[in-house]
Amino acid sequence: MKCRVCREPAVIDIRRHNANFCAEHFLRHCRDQVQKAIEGHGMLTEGDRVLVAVSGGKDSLALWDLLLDLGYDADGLYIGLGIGEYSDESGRCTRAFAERRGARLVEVDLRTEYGFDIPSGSRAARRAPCSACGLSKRHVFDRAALDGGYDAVATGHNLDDEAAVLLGNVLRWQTEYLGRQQPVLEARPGFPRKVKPLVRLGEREMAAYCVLRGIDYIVEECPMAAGNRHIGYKEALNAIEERSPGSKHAFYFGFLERAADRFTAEAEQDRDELRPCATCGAPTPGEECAFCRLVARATRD
Ligand code: Q46
Ligand code: ZN
Ligand code: ZN
Repeated sequence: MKCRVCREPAVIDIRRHNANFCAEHFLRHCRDQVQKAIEGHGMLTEGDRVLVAVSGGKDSLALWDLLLDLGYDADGLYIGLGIGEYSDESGRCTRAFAERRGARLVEVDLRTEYGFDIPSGSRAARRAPCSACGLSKRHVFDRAALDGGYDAVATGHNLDDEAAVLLGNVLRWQTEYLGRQQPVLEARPGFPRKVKPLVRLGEREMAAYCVLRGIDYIVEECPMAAGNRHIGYKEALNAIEERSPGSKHAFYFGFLERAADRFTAEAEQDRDELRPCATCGAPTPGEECAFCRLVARATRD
């Protein structure tokens, strides 16, 4: 197995590109793919201040590393979710990375700031942990980005994640979600711009990237992910990809090129009906936003 670029021994094969790479050219491939995604979808422009949502996992740390190497002014935001050892370890990996790269890390601890953590708060609020967690993360990222004057929030969703979410949305024809499943969502009142620069790279590539760059990331899955539907969608797509490499890429990018536009009108419709939350000011269709309602239920005695 030889590197496609230099013919030296390769360390990784990427079947969907029909290519093998040595370490140096693999790292360059990752940077090129991120740059291509950023430029192709108009995610960021030079000089943008970016807030990277970091979890301590391979994707978000690799994303932060890549954005810094590409010259973006990128700070990290880590949210303390209070999920036992998983959170302790993910916080440790995140802080170690920030220190090593001399990058600025902003931390928000849910228990300190809002009085609850995901395991006990979701139980008290009678919500599935991942639903309470997703809602909290979105709220905290939006707020931190707007308060900090950032131009965009970048998340580490990779091709495997996006293809799995797309499959889930298509299986149930959740058209309002399909309308929002873009790699870039423009800013609007109360919401920062959101970008996903890793959409051209797969999970396996991100793990290899971290290993080759010596980035220490949390390998364990979050213990609350068990039973999560997306794991099943990923397994199904992996089985398809195994037989016909390139299927995930064709599925996701084919959707963006040929179908995504058809669903945007429906997604935009909901946006017109938003007003400021009575408690925190975040845009919401009701009186009080879903996050403030969650905080109230998660912290009641
Ligand atoms: S951290 Fe939160 Fe994930 Fe854990 S509780 Fe679910 S959503 S699985 S990305
Ligand atoms: Zn090479
Ligand atoms: Zn609110």
